[in-house]
Amino acid sequence: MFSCLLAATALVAASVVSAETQQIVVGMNMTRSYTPNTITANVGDVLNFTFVAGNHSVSQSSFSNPCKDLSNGTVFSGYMPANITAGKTSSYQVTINDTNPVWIYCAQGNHCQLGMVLSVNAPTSGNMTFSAFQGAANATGANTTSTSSMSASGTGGAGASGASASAATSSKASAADVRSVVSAFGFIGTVLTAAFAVML
Ligand SMILES: *[C@@H]1O[C@H](CO)[C@@H](O)[C@H](O)[C@H]1NC(C)=O
Ligand SMILES: *[C@@H]1O[C@H](CO)[C@@H](O)[C@H](O)[C@H]1NC(C)=O
Ligand SMILES: *[C@@H]1O[C@H](CO)[C@@H](O)[C@H](O)[C@H]1NC(C)=O
Ligand SMILES: *[C@@H]1O[C@H](CO)[C@@H](O)[C@H](O)[C@H]1NC(C)=O
Ligand SMILES: *[C@@H]1O[C@H](CO)[C@@H](O)[C@H](O)[C@H]1NC(C)=O
Ligand SMILES: *[C@@H]1O[C@H](CO)[C@@H](O)[C@H](O)[C@H]1NC(C)=O
Ligand SMILES: *[C@@H]1O[C@H](CO)[C@@H](O)[C@H](O)[C@H]1NC(C)=O
Ligand SMILES: *[C@@H]1O[C@H](CO)[C@@H](O)[C@H](O)[C@H]1NC(C)=O
Ligand SMILES: *[C@@H]1O[C@H](CO)[C@@H](O)[C@H](O)[C@H]1NC(C)=O
Ligand SMILES: [Cu+2]
Repeated sequence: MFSCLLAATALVAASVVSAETQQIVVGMNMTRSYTPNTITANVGDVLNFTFVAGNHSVSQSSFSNPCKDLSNGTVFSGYMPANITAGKTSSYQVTINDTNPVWIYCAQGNHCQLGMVLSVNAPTSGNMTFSAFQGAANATGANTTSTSSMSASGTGGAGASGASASAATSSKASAADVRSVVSAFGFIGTVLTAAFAVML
């Protein structure tokens, strides 16, 4: 009887979701984007942002004031110039401490106003979705968005064609997703792919 209880307890414990590391690519294909940009995370999960191109940041805002630093926030990567073709990448980790939504934006130039935002655990319906957040971010740039302002400094030059698809992308990056994404960068991408393969 007692050992049955123990076994049952062990089963329950084993079914508790364990923390994982989720991979996010910043600046894929020299676009102003986080891939993926809608994250579902458990408490304890670590978000590993890998900067591959451009000069972006991972910064935190509130929902209602997108593109502005949350005064009491603890998330800021600093600006991370990167060029994966030249072998220059860096990464930044964010630990998820609770189930509340986390609102992320890029503080570089007008990237946030161009939709370079990400949400963690945003509701999927109602008025605080990822899409509502991105729409609000876009709206803060309503008067400044123009073709010329899109080439603001630090965006990574050639290839930053503005073709960035910033619509919501899948909510959980599998290791395979990130591998295929990163491998689009060729040889150095392959090295990075190998690194992902080792750690995942
Ligand atoms: C990057 O390029 C690959 C290959 O062309 C494409 O499949 C992918 O959707 C692109 N991603 C972004 C964020 O532009
Ligand atoms: C984050 O990604 C980088 C590759 O850009 C890798 O070297 C590093 O080990 C990863 N860190 C974690 C905690 O997954
Ligand atoms: C930080 O500020 C936000 C918005 O002003 C507030 O909702 C939140 O509770 C604050 N968090 C902490 C840890 O003080
Ligand atoms: C979680 O807490 C750690 C340690 O205080 C902090 O560095 C990190 O930024 C927090 N994560 C979020 C999403 O606020
Ligand atoms: C990235 O590095 C490659 C190889 O060194 C170089 O040809 C390319 O111009 C660089 N890209 C940018 C945007 O600086
Ligand atoms: C969202 O809707 C609720 C009512 O359902 C309202 O109280 C709240 O102010 C709205 N928030 C925003 C950011 O529009
Ligand atoms: C925000 O702007 C970007 C870039 O123009 C666009 O791709 C995205 O669909 C917009 N998002 C919303 C919710 O309007
Ligand atoms: C955009 O310009 C209009 C007219 O000048 C002004 O009323 C509005 O407040 C501006 N919006 C932003 C977000 O700056
Ligand atoms: C990256 O962007 C920051 C903020 O705009 C800027 O201060 C820094 O000089 C940039 N770095 C490079 C290498 O362009
Ligand atoms: Cu950016």
